Amino acid sequence: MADPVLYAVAGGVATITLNRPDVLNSMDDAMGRSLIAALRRAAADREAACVVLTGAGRGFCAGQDLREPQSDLGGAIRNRYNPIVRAIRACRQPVIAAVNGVAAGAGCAFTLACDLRIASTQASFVMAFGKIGLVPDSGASFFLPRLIGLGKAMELALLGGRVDAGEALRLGLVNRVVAPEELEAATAAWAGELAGGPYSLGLIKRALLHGAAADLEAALEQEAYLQDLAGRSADHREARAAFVEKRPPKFTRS
Ligand code: T3D
Repeated sequence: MADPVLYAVAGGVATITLNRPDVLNSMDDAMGRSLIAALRRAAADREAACVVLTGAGRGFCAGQDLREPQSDLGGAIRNRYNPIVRAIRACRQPVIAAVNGVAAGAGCAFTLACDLRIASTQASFVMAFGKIGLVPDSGASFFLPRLIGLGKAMELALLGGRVDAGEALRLGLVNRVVAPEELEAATAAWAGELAGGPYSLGLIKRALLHGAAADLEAALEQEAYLQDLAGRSADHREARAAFVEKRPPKFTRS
């Protein structure tokens, strides 16, 4: 049986591919465990300065495999879905969702948990939970209103309509839309740029994630804390020297 999640590192970029294309990469137990392991591996991988999450075939991820018998849904959320979302957020590197096709239910929520989203024109987003008598999970109730506002989030969650890539871009649900044949190259270009960036990119991610969920006082203090860390980095010293010497900086991610 094919591995349900593929992991590869090249050029400083770890690519994690959901790999059950026949069922639009919907998630069963084996895939859930493999995905958690792959995300944790990426977070600890010293060769990886950026992580890409994508899907094999025509889907990104259609959420829970509805053919898998499930009795304890709370347990499934706590033991499978929440750890995936935490693992995405805990990656010290920026995580890009390269959304190649439909992202539904928890699959949609995974894209929202990523730091950047590039969608193919063939991608679509479905808050499928309500249609099958469930509620948004995998952080969707947290991420969606923050990304697109409460009113639109409520519409997508309650009505469960399929949002195409163009509308997703208009709503701010994705950062960029490209032709299907350009998705890999466009993702590689951003991932390569991030992988070649300074140590502080990981701290910028931490600052924004903290700021988005904190009050102003907490955000100000967290910024001071992270700036202290960034200010001690070799990459910051190098960038200052490069500025003064009027040359491009050479980063070592340290
Ligand atoms: O239960 C718990 O543990 C709680 C956790 C919940 C988390 C969740 O994610 S709940 C949401 C679960 N997902 C869904 O409800 C989405 C179900 N799928 C769809 O609505 C549609 O398939 C899509 C809108 C995603 C795509 O539609 P379309 O027309 O492009 O494709 P299709 O023909 O429906 O699907 C293609 C194949 O994938 C098809 O198989 P077949 O007929 O060719 O053998 C279809 O059954 C299969 N597939 C799609 N989604 C799932 C799936 N198989 C199992 N589980 C799926 N979620």
